[in-house]
Amino acid sequence: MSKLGTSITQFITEQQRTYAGSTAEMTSLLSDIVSACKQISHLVNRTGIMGLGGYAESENIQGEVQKKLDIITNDVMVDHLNWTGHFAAMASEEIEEIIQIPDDQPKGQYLIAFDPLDGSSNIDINLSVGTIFSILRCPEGITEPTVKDFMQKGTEQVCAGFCVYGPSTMMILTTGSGVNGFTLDSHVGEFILTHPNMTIPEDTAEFAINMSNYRFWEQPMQRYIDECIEGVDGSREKNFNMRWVASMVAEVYRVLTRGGIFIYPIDNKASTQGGKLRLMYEANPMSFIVEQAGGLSSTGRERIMEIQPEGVHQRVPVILGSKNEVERVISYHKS
Ligand code: AHM
Ligand code: MG
Repeated sequence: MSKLGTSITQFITEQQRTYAGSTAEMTSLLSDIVSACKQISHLVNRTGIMGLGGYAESENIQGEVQKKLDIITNDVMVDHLNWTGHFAAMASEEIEEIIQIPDDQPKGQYLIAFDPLDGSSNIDINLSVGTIFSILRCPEGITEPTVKDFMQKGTEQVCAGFCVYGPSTMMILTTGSGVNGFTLDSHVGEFILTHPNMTIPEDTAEFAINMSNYRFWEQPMQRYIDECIEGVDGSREKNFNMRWVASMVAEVYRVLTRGGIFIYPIDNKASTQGGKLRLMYEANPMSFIVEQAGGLSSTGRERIMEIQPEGVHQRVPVILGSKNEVERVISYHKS
């Protein structure tokens, strides 16, 4: 078993030897993602010095004005992954169509969906941002993947991870046998295992939600938050704390380290879109990680990883974290 201080390369290689189904190709593919994230970490760290802050002139498929770094980090991911021979196609938050592998490069057996810079509204205020990714198998016999080939439930993911560019840069990974956290040692240029076997406590007294949307939420969501706010004076008979970083990567990292519930519910501003967060490259990979750490992840009505995707940029409500709290929110939706 890998020990504290093991490098991510050694860790992934040892996992490959331990678990049936892990392949050398997966090991090499993860190394490519690690390289891309190191480069993004460097760029995020030097945003101010290199003049990379602020908005670009374009919008992404979500109709959101892109930050300069959204575009740059998307290019870093594509440039690091499109020649390696591991992927048959890619999907990115920043690009409307799926991204094909150039004709002069070999194609691999996997598909990747990623958000190159999650929480990018935080870039200019020097708060944590991150990269999220989800890896699926390319259906057998498919050499020219289309959107249809990406339409696999979250339960089909073979690997998911995210990187947080915060006070330190951290990579959180699951390949379906637990969750492990690595910290980038920038002196050596290597991610080091610092948080083995991360688990989420079943109970929590901390919630994360954008309270400014309260009046737009459905009744079960308002009920849950009302009860948290009533604290010891209400039916829960305990006080709750609240956090909202507006970076899913930072919120999920906090939930993984000390428990909590993170919620981006459906609200009647976003009901036609289905929610705010995107299924394929935000909700599904985070759900895989959270469930592997002993937590739960739901829309309130169904398990996120069992949703049949209908589009690469599909949005869903997200309620994830400490098991007992998520179960409570689900029960409020049922009643
Ligand atoms: P992004 O991928 O465009 O950065 O959007 C996703 C982010 C999440 O990281 C975060 O939880 C949420 O948007 C914050 O939204 P809001 O600004 O509405 O609070
Ligand atoms: Mg995002």
